[in-house]
Amino acid sequence: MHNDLDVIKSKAGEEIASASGLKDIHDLKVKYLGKKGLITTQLKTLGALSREEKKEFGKVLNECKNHIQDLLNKQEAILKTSELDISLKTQNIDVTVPGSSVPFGHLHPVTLVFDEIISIFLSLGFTVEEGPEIEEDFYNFEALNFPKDHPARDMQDTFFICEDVVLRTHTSPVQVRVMEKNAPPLRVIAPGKVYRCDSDVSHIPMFHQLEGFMVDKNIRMTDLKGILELVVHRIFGPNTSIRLRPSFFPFTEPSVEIDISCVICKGSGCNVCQTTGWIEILGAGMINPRVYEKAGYDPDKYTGFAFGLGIERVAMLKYGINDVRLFPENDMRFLKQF
Ligand code: 2NL
Repeated sequence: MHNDLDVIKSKAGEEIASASGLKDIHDLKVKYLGKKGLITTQLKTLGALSREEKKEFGKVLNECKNHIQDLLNKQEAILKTSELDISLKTQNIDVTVPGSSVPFGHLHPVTLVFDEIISIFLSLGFTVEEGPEIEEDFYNFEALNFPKDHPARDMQDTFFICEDVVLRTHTSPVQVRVMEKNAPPLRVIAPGKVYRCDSDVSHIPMFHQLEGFMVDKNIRMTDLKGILELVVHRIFGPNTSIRLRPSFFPFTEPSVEIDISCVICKGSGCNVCQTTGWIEILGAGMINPRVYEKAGYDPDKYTGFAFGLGIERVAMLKYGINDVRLFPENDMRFLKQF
């Protein structure tokens, strides 16, 4: 038996020394120490031996097993190092090659104009409020003095979710919600998406609006005019003139539309201003006392003005764009120009 072991041991020594790769080491581990390996098979013969023989042969067998394990570990370590050496030498990585460039994106023109106008109002002490785009009929119409079956509702081309729920047609409901929760004085703007069932060169079914209002004691029409003139000057430049024309909105009384002198022809008449020299830019007015009643304010104590403007419209004038449908189209040739 000892002879058998000596043969196994010296054969293992030779084979391990001549192993040339990690695969060989794995195969030799299986051959000698695996479940059906040569050493394991010897271990199984122990059961049939006497106590004395078992003790003596067991010891030798164990030494032999440890010896082979030791040789395998050493050779494995040598081969691992040399395989790493080879791969470092053959797989050259040039860390000085420039990386492939990732194209930068930028903000959408609607976002650019939004950010510019919002920062003007922030500098005047207004705060920004947001609200749901899916809105209750009460906040979108009822509280803004559009009674049910009132023809003024037809001005808005509403998308209905169900009888009492709509996609908001303006951001005024945000302001009603603010009034409901806060007492005057208030200076608030409500920027956001609004929805109307309409589509042509100057209408898209989802567009962006910024509305705002200011409520306090003794707010007058001159405050409306002064503040909105200042905002227009900041957006379109200090040489832009404004004019106020009487108009109608259910939620303001009196109501006005504000025109600016044409940014293209400076007032002399062109196709953008339809030869009038003026371009409509804002709707505004003194808040209707009926809106205060719905919000729980005392209309004898407080007054205020409100206004609304379309963001796409401002962006079209600023950048000279003649089709509003370009904004949601996501054509890179268009978007790359901003
Ligand atoms: C337009 C007209 C306007 C308002 C919006 C408003 C909001 C409340 C109360 C009263 Cl909570 N008014 N908003 C007022 C006048 C005009 O927008 O032509 N927008 C593009």
